Amino acid sequence: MTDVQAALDAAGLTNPSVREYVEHWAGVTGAARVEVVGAADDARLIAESLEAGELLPAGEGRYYSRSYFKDTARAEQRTIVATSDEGDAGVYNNWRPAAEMKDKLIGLMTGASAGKTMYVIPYLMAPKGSKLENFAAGVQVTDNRNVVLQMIRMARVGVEYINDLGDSFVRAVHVTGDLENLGQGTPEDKRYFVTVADERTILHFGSSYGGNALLGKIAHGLRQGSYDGWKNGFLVEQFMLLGIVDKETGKRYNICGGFPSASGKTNLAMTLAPDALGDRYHVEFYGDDIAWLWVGDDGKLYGMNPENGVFGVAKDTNEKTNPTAVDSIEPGTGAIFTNVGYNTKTHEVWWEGKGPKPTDLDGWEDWKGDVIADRPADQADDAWAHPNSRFTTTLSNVPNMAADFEDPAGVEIHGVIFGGRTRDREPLIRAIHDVAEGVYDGLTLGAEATAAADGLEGVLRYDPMSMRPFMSYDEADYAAHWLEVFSRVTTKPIFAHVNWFQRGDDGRFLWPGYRENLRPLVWLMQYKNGEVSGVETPVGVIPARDELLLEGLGDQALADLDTVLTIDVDRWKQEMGYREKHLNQFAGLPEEIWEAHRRVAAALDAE
Ligand code: OXD
Ligand code: MN
Repeated sequence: MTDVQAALDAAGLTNPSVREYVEHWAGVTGAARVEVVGAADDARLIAESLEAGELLPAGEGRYYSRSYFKDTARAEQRTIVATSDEGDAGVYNNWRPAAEMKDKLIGLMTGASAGKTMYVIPYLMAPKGSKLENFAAGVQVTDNRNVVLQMIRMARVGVEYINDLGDSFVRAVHVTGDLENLGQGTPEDKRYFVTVADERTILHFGSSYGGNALLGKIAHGLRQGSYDGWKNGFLVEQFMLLGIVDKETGKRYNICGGFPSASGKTNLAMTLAPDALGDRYHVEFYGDDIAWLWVGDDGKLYGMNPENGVFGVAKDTNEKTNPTAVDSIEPGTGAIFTNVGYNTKTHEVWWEGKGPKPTDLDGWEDWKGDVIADRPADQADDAWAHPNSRFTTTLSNVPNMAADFEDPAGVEIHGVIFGGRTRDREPLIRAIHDVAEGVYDGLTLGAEATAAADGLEGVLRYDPMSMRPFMSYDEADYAAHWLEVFSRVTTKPIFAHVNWFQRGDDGRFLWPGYRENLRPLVWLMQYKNGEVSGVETPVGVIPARDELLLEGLGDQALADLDTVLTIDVDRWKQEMGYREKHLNQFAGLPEEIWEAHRRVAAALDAE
């Protein structure tokens, strides 16, 4: 081991608590050397990774990488929230005692980085100067160079973010482990992804990919953040955040919201106005995955995206679904593609849903590195990209990034939306006035089970506030915390539920989605302002057909519009039974939530 203190001195890392932490983990992991990194090291680290073959070139200023093939997605069963208070155990957080998990992880990490460099990544999950800065700072140590490159894109990275923060930083320890011998998905699985929330310490062992390895994003930005928010009066959610600018009036509206996986959150976050509305409205991007929300001294709700980049799902990203994302990963952006198809000769990348599949197979390899042209006949149609393949790009590459994105004051939030994926029952949009009913709606958010064969058709897999995999404490406390935060908001945002996924009897989608989704959101803001009055239903207020801006909407969508603006009362009544069962899992749920449930049920019964 080289002299850790000398490496920290050379990097100007002066915070004594950080120095002590780094020294401690360098000792435990047995790393051969320590290197402190900042955003300015990116070009050098890229060059080193290319040289080492860990990255491959993907056109000018773009890069390609592969993870180990068994290390590709979230590992929910291996993800644990640990504290010293058993009362923190919830239905979804996989709670374990802190002492037990720390012992286990120290055991697994001891000596596990022998011979490797331990990179020290000081980071901030907020614009500098944010009032939540003390909760947003962290220092990740990792033995994986690719993780450093991903973190530089996804967070603000450098010693300047933590030198003055004393002990207010999250200790985020990542050790890759011997990926080929970890028994992923077997009873001998050795991976553990643990957030010791009451000690603000994250210990992840056994991955080099995604949220399991980039600890700023999910382990800190969501799990640790929401625990800190609970204890300190703010909210941390897996929410997108966008701004709508009305060019005619100059008014700006900011909407955040949660969507279960595969419900189009990133596409909505990065959307543009439909052509026909482009003269009047401009849409700005703030964030596609995480929002931190707090109550300002003026009684308004404020929000910010704590991230500095987009870690987007590549599959189905194209000019139609997400033109903004396509622009954000152009040559010269420094984007990194992981686990998509790759051409070793032309350095092109390809994924399912990118565009036409290349017909000339020369040079193409799939995400595992297998040569496509050599595939046996029975594998000829296998996907080229893994379904969770990703692109990583910094926010500065996003063309419609909001100008005030870096403002430490955050932006006022005017609307909070929840968007499920439901083939019937849920209208295009329904506005919800009442806070308890809004929180109730978030708690009963879900996406349809895909397994129709299990007799589950029409049954949701509930995903409260889209936080199910990231819950860090008990769900009843989570609901109470939302109500408490909102009790302090005097200028309230409006809640709404949206659904882009209604289908006709022939299975086709009844709403075109994508850029057209701006129409119901504009209606929501007009409704909030009292400019339109909507139609009352037992489950909220839906737009009257002529209140929606319909100019330029296609004929088919116009023909289907009445269907997406109706409430199927019988299906709703059936849903209320499922909801009751779902909510009954959460012992001690606040009475206001049950009252909201009963109010909606009674209104449906009265229909
Ligand atoms: C996720 C992610 O797992 O955003 O939700 O990476
Ligand atoms: Mn996410």
